[in-house]
Order: sequence, then structure tokens, then C-alpha cells
Amino acid sequence: MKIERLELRLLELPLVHFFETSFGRVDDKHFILVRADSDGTSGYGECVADIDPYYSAETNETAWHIISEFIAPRVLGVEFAHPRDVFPALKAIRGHNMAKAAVEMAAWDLYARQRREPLWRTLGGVRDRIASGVSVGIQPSLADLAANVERELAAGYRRIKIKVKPGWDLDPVRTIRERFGSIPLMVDANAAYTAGDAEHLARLDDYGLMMIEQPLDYDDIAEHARLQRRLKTAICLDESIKSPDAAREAIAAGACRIINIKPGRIGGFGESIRLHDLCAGYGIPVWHGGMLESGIGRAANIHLSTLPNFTLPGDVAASKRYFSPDLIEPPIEVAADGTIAVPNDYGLGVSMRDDRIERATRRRATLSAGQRHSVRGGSSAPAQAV
Ligand code: OSB
Ligand code: MG
Repeated sequence: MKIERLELRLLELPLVHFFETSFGRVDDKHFILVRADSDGTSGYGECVADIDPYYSAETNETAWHIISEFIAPRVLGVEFAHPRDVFPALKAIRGHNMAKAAVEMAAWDLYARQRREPLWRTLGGVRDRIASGVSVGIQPSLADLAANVERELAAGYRRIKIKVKPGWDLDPVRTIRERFGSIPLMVDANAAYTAGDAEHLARLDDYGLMMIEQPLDYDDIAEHARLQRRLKTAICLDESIKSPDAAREAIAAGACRIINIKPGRIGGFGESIRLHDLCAGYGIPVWHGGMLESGIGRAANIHLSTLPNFTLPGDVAASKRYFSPDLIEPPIEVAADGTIAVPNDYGLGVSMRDDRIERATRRRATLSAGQRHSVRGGSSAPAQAV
């Protein structure tokens, strides 16, 4: 497989509803879409960086810069035997996993399409439907929260996750338990607490949560290990797990009992498979996280979720919770039993709505081996062959 050209687009799509976490509220999704072209076939990768560096250090601007100036020259015109070879070829570039993942995942889609097989098969998946959960953002009131949870349960979702932060934690959890009983329920703090909150967090032990996701700092393994010893509830790490090695360290330290896998956070599908396999070896269940992706990134998440150790429902929900309309056709839908069918056409297996992608485009660049790229409406950086 040889990528001849990379097209980058910065897209802006309005969200159906705002989404609020402990680090803020978003009304619109801004993201980079990568298209990798070879021999008349294209593969797609959605970058999960955001406009601000609050979930991780990366932003759309850093990803654009790193892809254009450092990643493109290392992949354009290079013959790769397999897309798992792309991430190692980027080893000289420290960090910037979201930028790397966007290109690496486009390479996997391209490779699967060229081999005329669905991506789940290329990745080593074993199931044709995946279990779907939802992530419910911080709400203006407990009544809004209850109404949201009621709607998602009625739609069939297999588990509810709510975002929490200091001042929005015990009351929301108690409200849901009182209204909806023993439904599969978990919370995600996005690093909003500190070690001094251990006693407070231990009060969540009374509510039978499946897990508490990333209660402490985005980089902290040692304090999570201390907190896990104090809690009955399982800790799941998200932000802290930036590589399979970080997971090995966290598991050895007892910092978590569950891990959330997001390919963007660890550098793509190749690293996600390594992380998945490593967790399976330790008996640590994994589930697929979400980053409010469009249908393109959502389809990628569905394919990866078919690997055997994804045994818990993921944050991979229907298109219509986020975008109306989505960038793909047909949109991702959830069946009444809370499962999503895995697309079975070649590659990602979904059709791009080029008209909608074009309408959402705010900036575009084309990068080719040994050529300066052509730019429309913004930043320019050279892509050179190495
Ligand atoms: O921590 O899982 C997270 C969204 C943006 C950034 C971080 C997270 C999330 C979600 C939403 O929880 C999951 C989704 O529905 O895509
Ligand atoms: Mg999370």
C-alpha cells in the first residue's frame, strides 16, 4: 500500500444538543478529516482533537501542523506492507497521537478497501453487532438529567454513563438510582477530582456503579492506584492511558480494573490492538470510548469494537444523538436491543456524503509526495518526500 495523496479538511458541524463535561461545554464539533488516496481508492480517518487542549494537549491546529509538516512526509509515497507499519514509521515524532491516528486509521481503511474486505475483518474482529451505551453530559438540572436518562433507556441503550464533577456527582447518581433502579450505570469525571476527594468519592460505593472513569489527573497513575485501594467501585482509566506501556504500568500499579480504548488517544488502530491484547492478557476488560465523532469516526469505532475483549458496552451511539444529518449514509442506528450492526462493505463500509462534507469544510489542503500542497482558505505548510 502506497499513499499518493493526503487531503486534509477542517470541518465544522453543529451538534444536535450541546455536550457538557467537567472541562466545558461544546455546541459545535470542529475536527480534521483525513483522506488518503491511492490508485483511485480512498481511505478516511477522523481526527479526535478539538479546538481546545482540555481533554488532551492536542488541538486541531497542532494536528494540522504535525500532519502537514511531519507525518505526511513520512508516509507519502512510502510502500507499507501493512497499515500496522504506519505508527512505527512515525516513531521520531514524540506524542501527537491524535494526529498520527487520523492518518494511520485512513491507511487501515484504504488497505481494507484495496483488499476488498470490511475493516472489522482486517482488524481481527469476531462479532457482527456491538453493544451500545450512551454518555450523558452534565445537565442544567436533575429533572433534565432524569428526562435524558429515561429517553436513552427507552431507546434501548445497554448502559448509561453520566458526566460528573465536584458539585454534580452524588445527587445525580442518587436521582438515577431512585428513578431507574439497578440499571447498568457509571460515571466519568474527566480528571475533575484530586487525591483529597477520596473520602467523597468513596460515597459513590453505595450506588453499585459499574465503574468510575478517570476521577483524577490526566497523567496520574500513582494517585489512581491509591484511590483504587480505597474504593470498592472499579476505576476505569481514559485520559491517563496514552500507550500500551502506560496501561502496563497502570495495571501493575493497581490503578484501574477497566480500560477505555480510544484509538485517537494512543495513536491509531495498531496501538489499539496492542492495548486490547495486553488488557486481555491481564484479564482487564475494555470498552470503546467516544469523542463525539461524526459517522466516519463512529464507523471506525464500531469496527474496532468487534475485537473479543471489548466485553462492556461502549460510548458508541446512534448518529442522531449528535448530528442531523450525519456525514455518512446510512446513519449509524441502534436497534431496540441496544446493539449496532457492524457495516459489512469494504473498509469502513459506509458511504460518504461528499456534498455535506464539502458544506462543512472550513479549510482544505492536499499533500502529495515531493510537492508543495495546494491550499484553500488557510494555513500552508510544505509536504516533502523523505
Ligand atoms: O471522556 O469519554 C470522554 C466526549 C468528549 C471528550 C471526552 C469524552 C467524551 C464522551 C462522549 O464521554 C462520548 C461520546 O458520546 O462520543
Ligand atoms: Mg472519558
